[in-house]
Amino acid sequence: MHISKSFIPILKNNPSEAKIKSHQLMLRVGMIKQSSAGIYSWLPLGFKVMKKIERIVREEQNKIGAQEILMPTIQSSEIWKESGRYEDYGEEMLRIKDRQDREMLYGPTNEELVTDIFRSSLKSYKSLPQLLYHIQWKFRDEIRPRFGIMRCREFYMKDAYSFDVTDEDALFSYNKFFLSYLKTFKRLDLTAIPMAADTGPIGGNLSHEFIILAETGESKIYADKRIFDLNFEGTKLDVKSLLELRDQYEKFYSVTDDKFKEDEFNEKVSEKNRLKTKGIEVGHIFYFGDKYSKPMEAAVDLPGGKKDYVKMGSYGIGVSRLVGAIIEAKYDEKNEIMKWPISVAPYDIAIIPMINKNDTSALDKANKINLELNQNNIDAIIDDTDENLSSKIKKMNLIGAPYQIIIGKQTEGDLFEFKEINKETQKINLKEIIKIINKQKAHN
Ligand code: 5CA
Repeated sequence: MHISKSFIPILKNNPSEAKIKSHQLMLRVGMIKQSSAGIYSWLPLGFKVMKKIERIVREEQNKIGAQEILMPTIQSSEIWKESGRYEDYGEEMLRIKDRQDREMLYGPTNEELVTDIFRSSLKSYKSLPQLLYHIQWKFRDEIRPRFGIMRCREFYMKDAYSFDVTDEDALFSYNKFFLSYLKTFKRLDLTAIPMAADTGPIGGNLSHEFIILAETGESKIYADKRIFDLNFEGTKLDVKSLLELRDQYEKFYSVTDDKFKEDEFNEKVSEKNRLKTKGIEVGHIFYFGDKYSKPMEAAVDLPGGKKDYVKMGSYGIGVSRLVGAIIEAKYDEKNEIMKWPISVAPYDIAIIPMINKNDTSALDKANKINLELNQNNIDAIIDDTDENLSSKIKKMNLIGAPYQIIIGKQTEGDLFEFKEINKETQKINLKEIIKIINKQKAHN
């Protein structure tokens, strides 16, 4: 992609309306554009990053045997009346009337709709367990939308739902998601810690929020620092290993604000290990048994001839919020350098040729390199403008392609000035460059 042909509307300065770095950067490099309060359009750069995050989330869901579906954004109020949440959900729910005067709503979450799908299709314990998920827009009429796409009204969420016969089976499903979430966030180069949390309008009595540390986060957290050193690599997807994994995490105090008790914290955590800080909630998992299946009569036949309501859980990841969360974690505000992990970077590499009007040889070289990179599945952006080199580098640092090739006076023969963003320049040939980038990509 040539920057002169791209739709990347970069601003000279940070927009004054943005209070946190992710919001500033997303507006500055034209990743999003606000369309009304708490509602955003995603422009090419932002959309590319979000789609790459979505791909990783999807792959990790598939790995635990969850099956992808797609439910609509607009739902009928009927099922919400059945579960009793139509009234309870309050003003956060966007209610709509269709031309027949039917009460509809824009889905804030999908427990009712998925329960309705389940009950109309599956009737026997033999079909269980079932794990279903979709990745779809949600709407919540947040009282105070803020920080750009971090707390907005329309957002993109992965929500999964589990259906099991017994509580034990259901906890196995819950624990599968527990591990899957740790892996998903790790692939995004984030350390997300599971923290005991309140269940709010979703309900149930078991729940973990997955939180990454960030000063600008909205969640207050209290934890034993040692929880950050835990390792989940190699955990197998069987009942025993997953129980041990959760035990291992739950041994260390880690709670959100609503579960916090000062006495308990001081008693359980030695002073040197106490961490009181803020974080961003990037995922949230819930176990709520028959909270929806009972009122909505989603039951299956059991082996002895009896019937029982299925036991359910739900599991959310804020896909659009993650774009902002990664920026909060990786953006070097002082030096204005965005370090996207290569797995989600909008471009793998920036090609920066020094161009002056009479001499297009650097641009010709850049185009040649681009072709070869493309043939090796490397997505490059070329700055083909005639701005000076330092402003081009500044621009590319903001966009955040993890690698840069500079083609200028120093370029001799086959050797290019190549560097990982914010690191030392090395002079190497294109073959080696391709090797380095593809090795890094394979790793993620
Ligand atoms: N049904 C459950 C699980 S699927 C559910 O809705 N959980 S949730 O309310 O915790 O939302 C899941 C995730 O969506 C959150 O962890 C958060 O990352 C994201 N999210 C929630 N509200 C917003 C919002 N207003 N703006 C952006 N992301 C949000």
